[in-house]
Amino acid sequence: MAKARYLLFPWWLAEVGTSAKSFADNPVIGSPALNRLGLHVGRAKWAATIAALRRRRLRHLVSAEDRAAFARDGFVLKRDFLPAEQFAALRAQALAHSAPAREMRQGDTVTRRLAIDDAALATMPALAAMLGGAVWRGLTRYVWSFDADPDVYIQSILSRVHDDEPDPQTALHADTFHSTVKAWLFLTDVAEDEGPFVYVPGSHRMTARRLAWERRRSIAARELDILSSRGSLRIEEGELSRLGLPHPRSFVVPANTLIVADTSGFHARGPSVRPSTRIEIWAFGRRNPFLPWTGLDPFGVPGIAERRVRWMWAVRDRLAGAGLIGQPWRDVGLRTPAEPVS
Ligand SMILES: O=C(O)CCC(=O)C(=O)O
Ligand SMILES: [Fe+2]
Repeated sequence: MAKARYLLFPWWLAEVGTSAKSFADNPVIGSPALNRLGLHVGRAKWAATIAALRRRRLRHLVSAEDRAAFARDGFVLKRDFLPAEQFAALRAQALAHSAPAREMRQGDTVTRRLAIDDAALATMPALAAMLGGAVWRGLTRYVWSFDADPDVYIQSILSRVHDDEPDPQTALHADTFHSTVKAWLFLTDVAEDEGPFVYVPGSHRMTARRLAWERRRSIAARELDILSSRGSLRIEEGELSRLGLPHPRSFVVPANTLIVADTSGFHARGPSVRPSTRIEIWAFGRRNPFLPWTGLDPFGVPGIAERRVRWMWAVRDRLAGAGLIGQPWRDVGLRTPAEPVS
């Protein structure tokens, strides 16, 4: 067994040059000795430097105002994103859409995702138009720092559907040590006490204080809670001021609000005090943060791009079937976004 582990050493080492983030699963990335020497903070610093260079090359994709908002806050928010008629059409098409769905349960909350492929887009022309629009394309690319299309889903957050522990996403955390994009176009109004998205403005910057915090966490990472030890570091609200950061901001917003955020900044989902359903067009992009180029996305070529989410689901199912990985995303067959969990 010990020998088998050593055979994996080249793999672990190679992962240092990728987006791999789990301190618990990779003994190089998780090594307290190496992290004391600066391995983790070095990765975070390098990733931030290269992301800034990539982003500079994508600056023409967004307005000066949006660039300033992103630099200051780590997110860009647009109320009344689509013209009212176009939004009404998009919402009606998306809410009526029935498609193969996956559900993941975390504590008392279920996240449902319907993949968007070409066939789905053909039945939802208003969604296709939105995804092809310059603002959506520009913002997701710029915030991500890659000239590539993120994965897009119709996502539903079904809060408090189980009698269980609170949703672990309600703890403030950074998803990764490097820039990564998530986008929400809310199809439903989001109330204060029904699980709004929460973000700490300015927390996307790898300041000296943030890096010092990352360093301390990386040294202790294996002893932290499970999600932190897997590389999504949790932070207590009381620690924010020591990092020079303000209070988190809750996005209590009407439907038709777009938020595009760099989720290497601290964020969470606010608690929901009652069963509620938040529905959104949701996008997610993650690539190797050390790539010097912005394009050349091997999964972005026509023929692969539209199918990649379904393929990824299938590959994960296979790997999980072989006992190699966990697969929290359950195949639940056909679902519409708003129907209850069954
Ligand atoms: O859905 C939300 O409000 C945020 C959840 C979260 O932490 C994430 O998507 O990374
Ligand atoms: Fe997150």
